[in-house]
Amino acid sequence: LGRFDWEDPFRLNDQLSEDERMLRDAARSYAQDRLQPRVTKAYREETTDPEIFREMGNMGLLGTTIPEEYGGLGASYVAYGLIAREVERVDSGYRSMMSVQSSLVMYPIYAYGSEAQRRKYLPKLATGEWIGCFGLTEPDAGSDPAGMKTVARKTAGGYVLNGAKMWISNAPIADVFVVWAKSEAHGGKIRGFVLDKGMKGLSAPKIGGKLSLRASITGEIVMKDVEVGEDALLPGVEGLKGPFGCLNRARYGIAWGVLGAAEFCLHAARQYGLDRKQFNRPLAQTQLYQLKLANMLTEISLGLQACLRVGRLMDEANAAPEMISLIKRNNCGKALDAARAARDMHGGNGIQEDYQIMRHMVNLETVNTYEGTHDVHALILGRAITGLQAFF
Ligand code: TGC
Ligand code: FAD
Repeated sequence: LGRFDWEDPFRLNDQLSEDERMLRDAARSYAQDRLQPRVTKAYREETTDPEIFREMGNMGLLGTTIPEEYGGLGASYVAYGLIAREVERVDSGYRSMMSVQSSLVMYPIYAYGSEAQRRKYLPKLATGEWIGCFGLTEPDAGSDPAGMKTVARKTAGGYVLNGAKMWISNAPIADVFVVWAKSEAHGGKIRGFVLDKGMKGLSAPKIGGKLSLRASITGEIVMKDVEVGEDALLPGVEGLKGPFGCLNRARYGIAWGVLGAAEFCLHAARQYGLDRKQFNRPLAQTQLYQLKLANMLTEISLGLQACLRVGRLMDEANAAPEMISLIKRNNCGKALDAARAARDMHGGNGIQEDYQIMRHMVNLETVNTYEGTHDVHALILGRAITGLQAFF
């Protein structure tokens, strides 16, 4: 009979390559040594240190799946997922900063960009010298991005963009803006454009007052007659499959990431239950407490195994978007359940910042909503199960 290790029930570790283990361990050391000590203050004060991008770049954590000739590591999607898990073990906002840069900015420039765009942007995004953001959502177009109003009008030398994007991670500190707009010259089809900070008519005001994901800065993108050359257009893709191609990668990373946050909550709740006595025995020696720990461990373990399976299929270029919807939706929901349970298991201490549980819990509310809400992913799966479209 085999041994059972509650910290790795299905022996995920044994299913990884040596390179994947090395990258995971490097990400864990960086996240624990450099991010963990500053997160409580950053969250309390709602501040984002742009230096974190430089640090992540130095560690090779940005654009890990992008080939080395453009500054990436050419690593596997499994490695990318493992990194997301380690970063989100500290905070979902830090994982957000990393995954927007990697999957939503570097990936589209690599996959849909011209060679000149790749050479101009990717190396500086990989080192974190430049920070990127991804503008799809608008004030009146969230779950239904096809309803976007941002337009690109053709001019003699390029395009003029007008519109507004809402809830954009990294935007106020971004140097590079990947934005999606309906292009009149392409029959109103959605096209991607890469804009540079400082362009006339382009601004990115911060959205303040967030009670979730406070360590990751969020903003609007306002475009008022922003003139760009032909070279700002991403030539390689047309239609919603452009942004969705990026979202597949980011959603996949989130599916791993949220389990890092859930693992933090499980470990904290276990230790708290061992240390704290009520009714003359440790809380961890009560049946209800153990049931909650068992539920958390079960969902985390099943979720990780599913992530690994989808990751391996991504590395074979054989993963279907619905698989990604399934793990993004389920793992976010289960991580949120785990964080809420852990919050409860900590009693009054559960609301205190030093215990960190409540920060994870409220962060996961955002993660459950962005990149396709829990219910939108249910509808994507419902469509695949029935063949019937239930969105509208
Ligand atoms: P639909 O008719 O389903 O599809 C339109 C076109 O897109 C293609 N497509 C995909 N391609 C690749 N991957 C996918 N996952 C794809 N899903 C759809 C599809 O084949 C079709 O192509 P074509 O060539 O036939 O035109 O489109 P719909 O308008 O009915 O969409 C329905 C719905 C609800 C599924 C979709 O709009 C959706 O997923 N909504 C959620 C929106 C969303 O996820 N927004 C995310 C914004 S970015 C963000 O939140 C970043 S947070 C980052 C962080 O901080 O970490
Ligand atoms: P809505 O679409 O208005 O949804 C509201 C509710 O209605 C949800 O419960 C939803 O599930 C439900 N609903 C919607 N349609 C249906 C339907 N057909 N049937 C049943 N229920 C439905 N976007 C970007 O482009 N880039 C970013 O970097 C980015 N970062 C973000 C960072 C943060 C902190 C947040 C909060 C959001 C971010 N987003 C980003 C936006 C995010 O993707 C959207 O908030 C999300 O897609 C939901 O859109 P919405 O907020 O407009 O909600």
